[in-house]
Amino acid sequence: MTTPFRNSDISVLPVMKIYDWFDGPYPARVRIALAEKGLLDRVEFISVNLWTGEHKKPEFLAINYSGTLPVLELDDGTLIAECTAITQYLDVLDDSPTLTGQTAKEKGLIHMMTKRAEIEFLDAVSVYFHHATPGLGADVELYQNPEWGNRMRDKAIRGMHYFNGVLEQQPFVAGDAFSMADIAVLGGMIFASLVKLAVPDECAALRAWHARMQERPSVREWRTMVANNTPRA
Ligand SMILES: N[C@@H](CCC(=O)N[C@@H](CS)C(=O)NCC(=O)O)C(=O)O
Repeated sequence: MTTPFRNSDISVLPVMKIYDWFDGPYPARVRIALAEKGLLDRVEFISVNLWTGEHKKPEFLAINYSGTLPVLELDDGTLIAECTAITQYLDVLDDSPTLTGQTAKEKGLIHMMTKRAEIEFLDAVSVYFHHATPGLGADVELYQNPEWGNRMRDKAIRGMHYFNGVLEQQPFVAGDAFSMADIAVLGGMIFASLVKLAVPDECAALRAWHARMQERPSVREWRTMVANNTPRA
């Protein structure tokens, strides 16, 4: 069993390992969450090269059955995959959740909007990338279905319109405060930008939110990490 850590002893938290790839959109979600929680110094990043298909090799499949990044490894060897699950774990380490909600209502709304960000936007961009573009290259993309990929591109654009409508009504994706749901939509924006999927001009609220997000210290820190390909600037 891993010892639970409290606010006061966060500095003695054992170093956690994160298997990821420095500029991956899903890894970005966990890196931004780590920056939000002030935990970047407590993490050792282990690079798994997506472009050479390291994530599909038996060694990595033994770490994460689904062959995707990121994965968190605790000091007792426990492996936690899925960005949402990792973020939830990190958020309660200090007994002061800031990303996943405090009340039942906040937790429910944040969970819902995070799931929607994945289903309606981020995962759709990902399917577009893997199926309707060269993706990670012929050696990694062993099965492609361009028609499905293009459908998912259209779904992602629809998702942008959905989140635009949400952000016309409220400042953040799940309500009045920044949360894991904003990070999930940011993941979608990061992936969309990588595959050159433009946000429609009429999505003014989504664009304005995105511009605001660029000013957040955690997002700036993530950008610096990507630019340097190093855990810390
Ligand atoms: N549902 C997973 C998805 C993770 C995911 O798709 N990660 C990307 C990294 S950007 C990946 O590993 N893609 C490689 C592939 O699908 O071949 C999560 O939320 O962590």
